[in-house]
Amino acid sequence: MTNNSKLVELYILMKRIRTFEERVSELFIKGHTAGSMLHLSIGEEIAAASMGKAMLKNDSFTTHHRGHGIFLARGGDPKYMMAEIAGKKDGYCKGKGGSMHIADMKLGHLGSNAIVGGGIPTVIGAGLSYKYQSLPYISVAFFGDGAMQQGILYESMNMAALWKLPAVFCCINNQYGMGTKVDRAVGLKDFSGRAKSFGLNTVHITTLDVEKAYFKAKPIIEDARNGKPGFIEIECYRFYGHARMDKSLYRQEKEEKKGRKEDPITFAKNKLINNKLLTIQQIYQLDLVISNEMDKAMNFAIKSPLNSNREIFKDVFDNDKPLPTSIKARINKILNS
Ligand SMILES: Cc1ncc(C[n+]2csc(CCOP(=O)(O)OP(=O)(O)O)c2C)c(N)n1
Repeated sequence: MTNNSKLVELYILMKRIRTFEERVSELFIKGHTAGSMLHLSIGEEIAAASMGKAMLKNDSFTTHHRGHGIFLARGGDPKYMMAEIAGKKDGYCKGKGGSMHIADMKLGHLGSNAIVGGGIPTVIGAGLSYKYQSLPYISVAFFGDGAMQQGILYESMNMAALWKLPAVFCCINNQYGMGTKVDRAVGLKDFSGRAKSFGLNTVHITTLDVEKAYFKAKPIIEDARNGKPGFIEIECYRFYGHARMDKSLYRQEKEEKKGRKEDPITFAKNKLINNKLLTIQQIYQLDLVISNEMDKAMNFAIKSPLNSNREIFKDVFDNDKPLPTSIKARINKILNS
């Protein structure tokens, strides 16, 4: 595949991720999402798209709580993803995981984890199993800059380097951990330097150009496949609040305006036009197809049935044990004894 067609592919993927999350946001406003927390990656699509395309079939990954884009980039079906976020029966985990806990082993998604840094060590297990079985796959842990302060990352990087595992640690540095700017959370921002000191191959991606990001990430991924684990930091900007209801009052309007101007999708669109790869009309047509795809996914999620009361407990508790009784039944039992 030529570089030119790669940019078209990457643009389409970023646009699909953005549109998917815009519809998820709509789903939330309409009261169709399960639970109150929803973390969008609008503005950060360059990370999911470049990494998602640079990984190969059968490679696996874990994500943090902001992982919709990564799952979509790895082949997640927007219909079943949206149904999961809505807590419906047709969701990837029958609606029992929701936005923050989607997983699908068939697509190599080893789980999303809401504990900051919690998904990182899983890739050590996956990497070890690939090495042990001589399988040509890698496993990637996706996490935010907040996880750079978690000890488990350093234990995992050390083991990956020591055992020469096919593992990659990908830090999506969106500049914030909830309301705390990264400058106020770390003494030294040289994340790659930290990883290098453990013996990892590193790259620090600061561009808005998704194509460049892809070509910088690819060799790190392929080196990992050959037993040299890697660390990739991708800088971007979280356009909106930490979660859907966060109005990010801790940020200056001026900063947000500047951050939102640095949009990887707008950058890719301009590059496509300037390099005469696509016309404005062709991009408009592509965007329309994507918009229709995500409308269908949203309607699918809304129409998907809820689980029955009995189904809700399945796969959550040990299936061989009796189901827990309701709190009301337990209180009545005490009162009547
Ligand atoms: C161990 C742990 N500490 C604190 C929290 C609360 N918490 C949830 S998200 C978050 C910020 C994480 O920031 P980052 O890792 O940069 O990811 P981002 O939300 O920016 O994508 C925090 C502190 C948590 N879930 N787990």
